[in-house]
Amino acid sequence: MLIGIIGKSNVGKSTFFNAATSLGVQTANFPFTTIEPNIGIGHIRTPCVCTEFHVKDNPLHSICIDGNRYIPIRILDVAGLVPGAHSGRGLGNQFLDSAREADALVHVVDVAGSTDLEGRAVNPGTGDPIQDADFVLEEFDLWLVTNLKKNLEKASRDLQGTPEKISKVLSRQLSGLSIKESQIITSLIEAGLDGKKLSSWSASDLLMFCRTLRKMAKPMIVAANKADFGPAESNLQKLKSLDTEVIPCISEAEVMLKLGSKNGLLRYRPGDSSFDINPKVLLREEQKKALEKVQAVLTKYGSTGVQQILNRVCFGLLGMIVVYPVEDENRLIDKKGNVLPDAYLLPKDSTAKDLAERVHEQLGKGFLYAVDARSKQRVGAEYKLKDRDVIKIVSTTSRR
Ligand SMILES: Nc1nc2c(ncn2[C@@H]2O[C@H](COP(=O)(O)OP(=O)(O)O)[C@@H](O)[C@H]2O)c(=O)[nH]1
Ligand SMILES: [Mg+2]
Repeated sequence: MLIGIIGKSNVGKSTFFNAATSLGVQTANFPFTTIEPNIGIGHIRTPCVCTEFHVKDNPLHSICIDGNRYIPIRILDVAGLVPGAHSGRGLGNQFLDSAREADALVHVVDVAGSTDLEGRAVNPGTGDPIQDADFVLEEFDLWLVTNLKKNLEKASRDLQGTPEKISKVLSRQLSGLSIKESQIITSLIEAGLDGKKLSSWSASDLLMFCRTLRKMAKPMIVAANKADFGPAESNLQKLKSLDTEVIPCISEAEVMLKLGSKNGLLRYRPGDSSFDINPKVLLREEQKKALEKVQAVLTKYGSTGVQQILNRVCFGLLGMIVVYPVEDENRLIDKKGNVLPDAYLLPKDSTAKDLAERVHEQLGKGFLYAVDARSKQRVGAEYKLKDRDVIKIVSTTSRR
């Protein structure tokens, strides 16, 4: 799963990225590092099944802190957008190109209104977060239009005299954008273009189609960042008019908390609504002041918003479920004795066979049956997994 971070310049995209891709705790053999220049590992937080099953887990690829499971996902930081980006202004095309792979987007806006449209610093309250939100979406849609238009003539020529479906042709044009043909078909219907000849599409038809497609294929949440100063609260009210979920966020506070936690100054689990200062350390006056400010925003908003945003993208926008594969359904271990070794994020309609394939191609090929560790019942390949299922898979390739 890949979450892309988009937005205007200087709204705090990189701060959000840094906040989201560090865990602030020391753990052995886990890759927190950036895997490619702009791609890092972040985590989804979910209550682990270890408490329900009364086991002490020893995960391999995720982390469990006090019964909270942190499951890795990939996050992409992208260059800031400026108006006109779709036609190549600024680093526009580079930005938009990197958004193509994302399954969902976090759209960061400056809710303090401390930047203008070009991302230059202005007095808080001068910038307009609604306008920011709109222009970024507009750029995104225009970029899709530009992408499609380039090949549209050829596409409509291709369509002449062939029985091929318009959705197939469009799907080919949009390949590489992580967009499914089914999404194209639905967008054609929703945009009222189903059955309309491609050669007779107007410019506004094309824009309408791209907008509908973008909403479906790149679901998005707005991170109302910099919620700690300026007229953030009244701007938050205004942002409610968007047809996108908006979550207030203070990325800078999250960075600070994780750093403090890593350095042993305080105890904080990402997503918590409070933190404890380590009684053994003596804080400097400015550290105390900074932490008081952080505590004030936590009290006001309930959290820094960073973890909540990742979780909403994963469970809300993308509707994922968490499933734990094990090799022994009684002790919940793998062959090596690791307890609840893995937690996988899977799309909500996944089956037991899908899980097997995800664990290992061979395990999927030789799938015989699965066992639900809760009920100890056998289930078949088509069994629809539920959130928090703990599943043993038995396959012709399983060796005991
Ligand atoms: N007060 C405050 N400042 C922030 C917050 N997030 C980012 N900033 C500041 O906003 C500026 C731009 O941040 P940056 O992450 O570089 O923005 P980008 O251009 O969108 O990547 C920096 O000076 C950050 O310290 C926040 O939550 N609160
Ligand atoms: Mg940046």
